[in-house]
Amino acid sequence: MKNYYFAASTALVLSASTFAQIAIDGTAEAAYGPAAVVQSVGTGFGNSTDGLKGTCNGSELDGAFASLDATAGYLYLTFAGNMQSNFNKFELFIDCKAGAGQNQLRSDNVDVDFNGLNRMGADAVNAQPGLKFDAGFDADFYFTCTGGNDPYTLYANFAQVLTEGGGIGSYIGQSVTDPTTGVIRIDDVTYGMQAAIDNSNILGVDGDPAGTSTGAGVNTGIELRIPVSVLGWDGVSPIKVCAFINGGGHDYASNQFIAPLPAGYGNMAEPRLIDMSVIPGDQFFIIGGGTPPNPCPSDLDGDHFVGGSDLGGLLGGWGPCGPSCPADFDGDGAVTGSDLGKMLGDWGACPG
Ligand SMILES: [Ca+2]
Ligand SMILES: [Ca+2]
Ligand SMILES: [Ca+2]
Ligand SMILES: [Ca+2]
Repeated sequence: MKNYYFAASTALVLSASTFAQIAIDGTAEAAYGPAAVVQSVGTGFGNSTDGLKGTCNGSELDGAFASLDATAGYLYLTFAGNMQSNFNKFELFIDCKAGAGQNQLRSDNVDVDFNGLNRMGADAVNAQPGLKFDAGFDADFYFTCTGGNDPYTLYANFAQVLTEGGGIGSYIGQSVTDPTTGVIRIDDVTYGMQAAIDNSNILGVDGDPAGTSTGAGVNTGIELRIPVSVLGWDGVSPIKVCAFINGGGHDYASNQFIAPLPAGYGNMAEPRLIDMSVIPGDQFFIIGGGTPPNPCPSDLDGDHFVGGSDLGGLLGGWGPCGPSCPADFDGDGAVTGSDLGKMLGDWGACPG
């Protein structure tokens, strides 16, 4: 795929070696940078206290870390917290295509995880309208995982969420626990997805939704690697993320949402009746803090054309440079031949 680079002000400018430091092991490494969002509501699904890597006695979403490696084509996400080993569901929706997807879940999507996605969609029989996201969030992709048994085993599914319903989806397998490291991970060879869980957190929010605990400081939980080709990212739309913990039948939502519900909110219960658009604040976050990817980073002077004046700007900044260095496209802290090669590769009119 084409390479995309990001404004130097975002945390997404990471060199290739930085991504090599991300392993799908259930821990958000330093390479992610700080949490993109932190939980602010105590869990209504039980505070986890047992500290075990696998089995776990509570569910909470303490925060989220995100990193997009547009060059290699992977989105990395870590949702800090715990998922109780009672087959509670982790629900993840991603909006990565402007002008497409579902703002309110339909009930004719592909059947994955015992039709769990459609369990949250419109239900004419019971006159329940279907889970509705915030304005500006139209889901294009769904991922869900669940776990239980002893030793703990994680199971995962994904699905397209298309404007017109239907789509493709698949079960991507169950986890294997590495006998040496204890890492619990699904390695999906068909789609290139990976999902790991580390349930050892005993900090983060407590079990009082009306209290003042926060998810700050937790970096273990559910970690995912999703190829952007599977995600269906169009390469330019901002990537928006909404996640929450649901009951074992995808039928009873907790109060652990990312981005968080307002202070004091208890469990949301019936998913088909949730309307995030009337809940204060956005129950989603934008990767990169809302800065859309720059489709033409080599256009240093902003005239929508990569030409001589941009080359002059690059050569004028040749050599080691600080954090604000627009011509350091590969983020290695210096303007060098590889950045020049990138500019020459982009020579001419900008895309779009
Ligand atoms: Ca990791
Ligand atoms: Ca969309
Ligand atoms: Ca906790
Ligand atoms: Ca809202």
